[in-house]
Amino acid sequence: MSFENLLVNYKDKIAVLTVNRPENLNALNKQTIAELRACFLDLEANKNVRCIVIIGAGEKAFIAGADIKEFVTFSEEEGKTLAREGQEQLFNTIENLSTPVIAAINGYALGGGLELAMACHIRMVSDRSQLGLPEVTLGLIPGYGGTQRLAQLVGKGRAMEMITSANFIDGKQAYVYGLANSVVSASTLLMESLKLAIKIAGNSPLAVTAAIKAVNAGYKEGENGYEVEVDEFGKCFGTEDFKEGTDAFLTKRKPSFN
Ligand code: DAK
Repeated sequence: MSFENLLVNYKDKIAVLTVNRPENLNALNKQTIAELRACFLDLEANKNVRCIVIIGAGEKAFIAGADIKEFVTFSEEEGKTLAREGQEQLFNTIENLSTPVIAAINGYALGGGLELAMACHIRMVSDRSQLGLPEVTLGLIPGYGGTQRLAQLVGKGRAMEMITSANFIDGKQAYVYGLANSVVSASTLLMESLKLAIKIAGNSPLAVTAAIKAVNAGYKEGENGYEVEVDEFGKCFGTEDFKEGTDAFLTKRKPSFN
């Protein structure tokens, strides 16, 4: 698959997905949102890909938000429809993807860009990252799940402050807030993200997918996370991965998961 605004590189069992509109600080226009959805679904279907790292092209930005030049003309109705479609088609798709996704936040992650990073399973930041939800400066609120996911990740009080003040926080602060899993130097961000991706990719892919499902279930209206955990846990016992993992342990060798 080839894309206008995305680059995909494969290394071992890792796919590195680059949002490639550096002249617009990788802002998300409709085309890029559609391509991201197609690309994530394509990577999920590829059994040779065990972990995805998403990063922005250039040195300045991960993604500096939704494309302001594009949404400036939207009406109330369009705003509502597009928010619902965007949430379902891209942001929820990433969150529920069976393949884990790491956001390598190499610069600005603003508005829709931070919302996309928050839909990923893991976030890595650097000393050059700037994270924020500046929608209220434009007369908007976050529309791609940001009001919900930010509060889940950093707590209600900090989310309220970040959203209403539109203040940016740097990588270190994001780590202190629990918004980022790790903060590293800008020059090592991709390498550190790949290291983590390689570690994940060596584990049972079926168990990793089951873990994503169970963790996510606790945050979904109408689902009981504990019940989903019991169900997913039980299913693990019927898998080849379980046989391989336990046999490898008992015979003192490294497991190799297909
Ligand atoms: N959209 C479009 N272009 C952008 C952009 C964006 N979000 N961010 C930057 N650019 C463009 C700039 O216009 C500039 O283009 P030229 O003028 O050279 O043509 C180029 O990228 C370089 O940017 P700057 O010259 O501004 O670079 P600086 O280093 O001076 O400043 C900055 C970097 C990140 C502080 C600044 O670019 C900035 O404030 N950018 C905007 C940040 C922002 O407010 N992002 C949007 C947040 S609101 C929706 C759902 C969700 C949303 C919207 C609609 N619906 C469902 C309808 C979400 C909204 C948001 O994300």
